[in-house]
Amino acid sequence: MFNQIKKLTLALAVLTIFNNTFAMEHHNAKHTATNIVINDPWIRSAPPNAPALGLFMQINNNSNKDIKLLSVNTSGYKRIELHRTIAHSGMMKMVKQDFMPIPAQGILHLKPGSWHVMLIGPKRVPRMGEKVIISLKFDNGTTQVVEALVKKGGMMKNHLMH
Ligand SMILES: [Cu+2]
Repeated sequence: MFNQIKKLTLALAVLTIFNNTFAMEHHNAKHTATNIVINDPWIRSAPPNAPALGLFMQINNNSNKDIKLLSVNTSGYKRIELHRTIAHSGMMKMVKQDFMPIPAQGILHLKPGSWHVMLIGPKRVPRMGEKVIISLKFDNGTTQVVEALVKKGGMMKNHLMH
C-alpha cells in the first residue's frame, strides 16, 4: 500500500513537471519567435551618376496580424520612398506608397517591377559588393536593421527611372 502511494505520488510529480515544461516551452516559443524575418535584402547596382537606386527584399510576417512597413532609413540619401510599380493606361508607372502591407502569415516580395524602396539622391552611389546598413520601421513598434548587398539586378523589365 505504501509503495503504491509512493508510485502514484511519483507519477503525479512527473506529470506535473512534464506539464510545466510543456507550458514553459509553449510560452517561450510564443514570445521569442521573430515575427518579421527579412530575406535577401539587396540594392541594384547603378552607374555613379544614378539619381536613384532600388532596394529589394522579401519580408516574412510570421505573426497572425497584418503588419505595415512604415519607413526605411539609411544614411547618404536626399530622401527614401516606398514605391510600387503598377500598370497605368498600358504604361508601367512607379507610385509612391504610404506603407507596405505584409499580410499575416504571409510574405511581401520587393522586386524589380513591383514593390520596392527607392533610395533617392545618393551622395555617393555604392559600388557592387558593398553592404549598406538599412533600418526598417514597422507599425507593430519594431525596427529591423539589415545589411543590403549591392549587386546586379536580374531583369530590367518594367523599370522606369525618375
Ligand atoms: Cu521607384
